Amino acid sequence: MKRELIKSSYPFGIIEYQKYLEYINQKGPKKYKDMKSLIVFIYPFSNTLVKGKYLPAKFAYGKDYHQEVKELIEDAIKDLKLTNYEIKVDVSSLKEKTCAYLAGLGLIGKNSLLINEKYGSYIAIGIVITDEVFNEYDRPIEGDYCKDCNRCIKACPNKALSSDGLDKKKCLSYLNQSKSTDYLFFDKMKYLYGCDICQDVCPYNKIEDYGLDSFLIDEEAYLSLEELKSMDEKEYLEKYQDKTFNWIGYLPMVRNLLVLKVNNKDITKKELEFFQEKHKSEKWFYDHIEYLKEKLDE
Ligand code: B12
Ligand code: SF4
Ligand code: SF4
Repeated sequence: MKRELIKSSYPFGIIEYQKYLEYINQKGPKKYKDMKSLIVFIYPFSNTLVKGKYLPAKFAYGKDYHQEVKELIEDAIKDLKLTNYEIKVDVSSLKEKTCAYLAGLGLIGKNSLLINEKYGSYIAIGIVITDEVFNEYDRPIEGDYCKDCNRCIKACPNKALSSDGLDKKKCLSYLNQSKSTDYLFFDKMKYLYGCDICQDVCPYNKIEDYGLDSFLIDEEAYLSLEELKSMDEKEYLEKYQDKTFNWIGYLPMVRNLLVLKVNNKDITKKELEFFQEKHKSEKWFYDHIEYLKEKLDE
């Protein structure tokens, strides 16, 4: 199969599936036993920090990147006329950063993310796994983008980054996408969903904004407490069906907004109690609000 048939305005690379498995020292799932190649694509998010105290990280500014990237890849590979393939974006057993590295799309930085020379680290990765064999495969690039720089390690408010990589239990992006009860770590939260602190300080992201139009901020990235007051899970899922933060559901998102409001001392105890009473059967939520009430008194 000829790689020239792939049409993408953004970088992509192709690797042999077997070589990837050897690199990560794993066998791979049975369902992929006939697969031969991985085509790895990257697409840029916006890197412009929009002012606002209650906004998600940039990967969640615009349309849900899982849906968008899948559509873009479907279009990029249509001339290949693949018969046996799957498009994977985020939700897969493939180690996407490692795939992108092996495909020559960049190097992994101390912030634990893939950094592309032109587009920086504000990028989404999407992968096609297929049984097709290609006329040419890519190789990783050599080098070290970070060298003596430690900006991301120093900037991480919860010390989640170190020379050993990322400790996800301390990472705000992990915490605010889960029902974690490590309340203390939430005190340092700056983004409503996800976290960009270690990318904001990275010199490789101080570039022009290449973000796809569909990833630019839209009005649904602005959540209001008033609106959340009257919403339920069903309405939340419906309204935000095209947003990246849809999957975490209503209550974790309410928790995130309340945490930020308390961090900014921008809420009353009465408002906290309203949500606590409304969702008192959810213990993880109830207890977190109890913590936030105490914090507000400090
Ligand atoms: C689980 C997950 C998370 C978790 C936990 C991450 C973790 N590392 O434990 C949490 C919720 C914290 C998270 C956060 C974020 N995530 Co995330 N996440 C994933 C997911 C689903 C799996 C990652 C994982 O744990 N893989 C297993 C590990 C073992 O493999 P790995 O990821 O390839 O990591 C290996 C390499 O980094 C390698 N490695 C380390 N150093 C070096 C050096 C070299 C030279 C090489 C070759 C390898 C190497 O060692 C690691 C371990 O084997 C991937 C999608 C996917 N399926 O891969 C997205 C993904 C990694 N996330 C992504 C994004 C955008 C984010 C956030 C930026 C979102 C945000 N703004 O909040 C943050 C960034 C936090 C950070 N500083 O890393 C993007 C990364 C894009 C990029 N530029 O790299 C991915 C690829 C999703 C996508 N399709 O675009 N994420
Ligand atoms: S995403 Fe935030 S909390 Fe996680 S490592 Fe980066 S700066 Fe630290
Ligand atoms: S901030 Fe510095 S150390 Fe961290 S990923 Fe960027 S270049 Fe590497």
